[in-house]
Amino acid sequence: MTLLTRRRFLASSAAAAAATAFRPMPSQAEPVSTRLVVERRTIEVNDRAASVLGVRQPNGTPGLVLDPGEAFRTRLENRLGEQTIVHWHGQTPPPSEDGVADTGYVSPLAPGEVRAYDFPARPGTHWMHSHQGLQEQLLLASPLVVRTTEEVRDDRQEVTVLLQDFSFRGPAEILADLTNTATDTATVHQGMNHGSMVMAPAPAMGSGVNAARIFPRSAEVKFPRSAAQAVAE
Ligand SMILES: [Cu+2]
Repeated sequence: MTLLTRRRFLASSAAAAAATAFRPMPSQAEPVSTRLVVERRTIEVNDRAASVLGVRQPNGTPGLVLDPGEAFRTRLENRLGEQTIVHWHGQTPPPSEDGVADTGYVSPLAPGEVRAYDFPARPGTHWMHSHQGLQEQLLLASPLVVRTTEEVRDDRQEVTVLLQDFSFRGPAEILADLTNTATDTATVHQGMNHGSMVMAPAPAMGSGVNAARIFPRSAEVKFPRSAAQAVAE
């Protein structure tokens, strides 16, 4: 154990003070980035609580809505106990900011990691979703809407609806059920002998997710109780 001498303490304090003094102060014009947090959340489906994943702002707003000309400037925080990465679907950033780790340009976010993104946003009604394992099937998805000048000028009330497939069964269990028929005895045998995970190719499950914006004519709008459209078992 090293004891900190008074002299060394003073020296390091002076260095810290100098570093503070020379650090440029953020100017008022410095753009603010929106925080997006990947975390576990609880939803209610058919009067039952379900633990799923999600990506939302600290105030609970799911995903992101940008105004015309606004840059996609966010800080993504991984509050899961596992790796994650979020694909900004419909956007065209450089590969390093695309949110897809499979391409090899970027690694997933480790637990606790915060990563910054900053690129020109592409207008349209899009969505963001995990590109890691079966997280998207655990509802790790949110709307990503970039409004156009025309839409703002129209001044209509917008309602964003995100439809997601849901089951009380875990996605891994469902996938195993779906792929069992395709797994022959030899594959299972090999997997057991070599102690390796045998991952059968995922069937065309489809994302089952569609983001849509509705422009109601009436001012009377009923918001859905939950974003999840339940398919009860
Ligand atoms: Cu995508």
